[in-house]
Amino acid sequence: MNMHIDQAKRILAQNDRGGYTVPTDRLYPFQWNWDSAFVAMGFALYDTDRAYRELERLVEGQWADGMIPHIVFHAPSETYFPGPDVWHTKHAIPTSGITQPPVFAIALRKLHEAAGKGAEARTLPLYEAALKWHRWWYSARDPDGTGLVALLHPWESGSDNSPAWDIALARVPTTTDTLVVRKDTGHVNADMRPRDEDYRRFIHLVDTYAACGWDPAKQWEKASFKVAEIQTTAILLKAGEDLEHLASLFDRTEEAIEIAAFNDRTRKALMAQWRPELARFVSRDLISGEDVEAATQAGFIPLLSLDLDKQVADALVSEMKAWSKDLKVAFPTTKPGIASWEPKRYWRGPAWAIINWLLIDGLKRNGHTAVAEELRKSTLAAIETEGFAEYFDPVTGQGCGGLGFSWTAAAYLWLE
Ligand code: 9YW
Repeated sequence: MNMHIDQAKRILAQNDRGGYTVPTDRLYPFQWNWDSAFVAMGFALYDTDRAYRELERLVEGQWADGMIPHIVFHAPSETYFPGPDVWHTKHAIPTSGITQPPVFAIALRKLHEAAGKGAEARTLPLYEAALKWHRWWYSARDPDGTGLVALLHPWESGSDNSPAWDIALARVPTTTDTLVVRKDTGHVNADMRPRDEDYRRFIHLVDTYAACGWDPAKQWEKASFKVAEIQTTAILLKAGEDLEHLASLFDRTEEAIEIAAFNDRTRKALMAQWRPELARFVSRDLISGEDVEAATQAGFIPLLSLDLDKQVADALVSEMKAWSKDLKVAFPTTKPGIASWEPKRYWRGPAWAIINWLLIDGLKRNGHTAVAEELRKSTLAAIETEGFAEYFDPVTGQGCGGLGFSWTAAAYLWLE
């Protein structure tokens, strides 16, 4: 018996706060959106009831316009900044005002399949919540119908301080109406976290959108950060495929057609972001109109939802191999050796188990099973050596950030 499986389950149990799972104690004491989707897939392997609960509790935070917020503040806590008072949102249960990558429907399909006969009654309300959210993505975050969805805040990417935002975020003022009192650096070494200046810009954006009353059209107009983003769009497309599958299963024919149309448009738009000279996909900065050329993991995530020509897939994979060469733990979130590469600082270099999970699925989809297998084994080995850390220094393999981390535990269970 693999004792790490027991440990992973124990972490999920310890981080349970009553049907929802906090990412880790103290540093992240609420329910986070994409963390919960990954966690639900972990639970789906051994406790489908608990897996459904995770998604049901997240949906308690869904807004009337369909947005599912990035944080649901189910119960008060003093150990995190910015808490509910900074967001000024109006939902019955306090929430943040921005969203996060839509892994939800990917998890829902897996859960539905794991639950077997009789699952439909429990899946349907969640399917409807997911459909409302996907419609929100396309109306609020792609009002011009391009097929790519835009982020108005780096936190929405889930890759907060990625070098992908350096140019776009530099335009955001560092002035805030809110007192910035960081709590994260009291839990984790400051060298592993975003910088103070990043936080001031993050909060400037929160202030701006709160002043818009969180109205999507007003926010779109006022945003000083607006990036049509490929990692999020690729996840939305994969989730859209799974949603379309569920719609057909439930004989929701018109909805299946509607979702298929979203997916078709997005598939074409995402493909158009391929840049052969970089051997990567790129996001687009909607304020400057320029490609985001920063070398980050996001450039490879479209593997997850596109069936690529062999030539394109091979080029992506050889670029991935070049980045991973000489590393103890792949896959780095920034290309090693470039000026913005910082192997311990959060999304500026470290390897994350959930990113590897997405890449592994994408590599398999595109026929690169041996590379997928290598990444799967090395992800498991990193966790077995260092524990269920938030992320890993790819050079030394050291586990960094928060410990006893829920999505690392879920990834272990899923990849094992
Ligand atoms: C923050 C919880 C979240 C993740 C994000 C990660 C971090 C929150 O933690 O953001 O305050 O910095 O960047 O992807 O969902 O694990």
